[in-house]
Amino acid sequence: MTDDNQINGDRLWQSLMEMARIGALPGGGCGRLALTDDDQIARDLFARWCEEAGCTVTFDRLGNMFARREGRNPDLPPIAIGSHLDTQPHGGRFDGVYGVMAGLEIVRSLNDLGIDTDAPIEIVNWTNEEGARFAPAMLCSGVYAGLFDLEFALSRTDADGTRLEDELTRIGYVGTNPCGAHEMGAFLEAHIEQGPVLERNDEIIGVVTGGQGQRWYDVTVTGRDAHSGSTPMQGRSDALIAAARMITAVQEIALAHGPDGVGTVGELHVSPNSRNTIPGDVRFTIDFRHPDDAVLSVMDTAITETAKAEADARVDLEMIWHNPPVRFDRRCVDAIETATKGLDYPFRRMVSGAGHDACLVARKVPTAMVFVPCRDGLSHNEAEWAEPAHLAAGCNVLFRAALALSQYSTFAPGPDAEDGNNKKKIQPTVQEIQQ
Ligand code: HGY
Ligand code: MN
Ligand code: MN
Repeated sequence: MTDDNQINGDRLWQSLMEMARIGALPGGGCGRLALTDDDQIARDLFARWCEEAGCTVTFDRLGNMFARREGRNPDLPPIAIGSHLDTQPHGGRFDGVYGVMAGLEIVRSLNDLGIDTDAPIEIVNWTNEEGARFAPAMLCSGVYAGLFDLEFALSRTDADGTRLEDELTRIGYVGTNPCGAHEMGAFLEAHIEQGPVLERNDEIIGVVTGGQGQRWYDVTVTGRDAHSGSTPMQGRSDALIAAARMITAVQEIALAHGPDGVGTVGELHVSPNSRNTIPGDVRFTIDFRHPDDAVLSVMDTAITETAKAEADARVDLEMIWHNPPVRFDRRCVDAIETATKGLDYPFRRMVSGAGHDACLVARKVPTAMVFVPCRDGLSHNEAEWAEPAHLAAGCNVLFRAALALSQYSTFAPGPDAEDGNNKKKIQPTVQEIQQ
């Protein structure tokens, strides 16, 4: 691919900013939780844009969306490019949506450049990646990859007890295709790094070789509601104090397995949540992560022992998700690196700290990711920011890698065609691109 055949960075930025208006928050970020009205609006807009770009849009039983641009050989499995449109409650404008818009920009650029790929190209929007409303995260790409079963996903409920299945029906995104049947030849995902490494090292591209492991827990602490004024301190069964000891232990266990180990308590619910009643029921979540699964097991044992040792209240620890570390497909990772070198962007190979749909899809389909920096490494925060030039760079890398993997042949109509059928070859062969 010659350098003047690049994606249109301004158009990519405009698409991102238009998507950011859906679920826009006063602080400049996005709150577009999975399967809410805003998610439906974003899905409908995405589908319209894909159809305007000549794609056929389908979605499976869990609303995972696939927008297909036909290739010269319909028998070849598509090269898929995508991520997720749902956000955290106080999310940013780039997490997930960048990977979906990068796929759309690549299709739009293929159209502009008159490039016919051999394999079809597909843009993917995975349902409920964040896991903020319906836990766990990457739920529907996980069903696609065979890691969760369909009923488990459909039955998940949000904090109000609303079922995922009912919300999917309500917004009209229950497809007839079974989840997991959709064939893909490879899956590529562009994402902001959501950490500080690239920015700190003045690099533009992360060639992502895999994702770290994670374990998610739901914790219920059961004490006894009692009067805050007349109940002596001795003999209380204060569920919040017991929870506080557990929460401190999460921090200590993560630090003890640093620098890679991380532990977070993101949700905390206190009942009856009254200032003059000793709390008898406290529920919270634990998110442990580490690149080494054996260390994750050690962290699991440590928090389990802490729960057992708690004497003032009963602590029930339920591990709802164990996602071991994953390595991406070497061929796909090499295609990303070759494309990056071809465009002469400063880069590093790295493992992802955050989870992504690619980390689950990789268990079924050859997969890789490309990262671009985000300011201060900040994400899951309304102040999330990425430079337009970096977003365009990551999309160009994806463009080249997708072409290389799609074994493309390309022609552009033009009056000075070299041969009789009014087409001229404007692109090197795949082998040339991979040199
Ligand atoms: O949890 C994660 O790492 C992702 O942002 N859902
Ligand atoms: Mn994401
Ligand atoms: Mn996220």
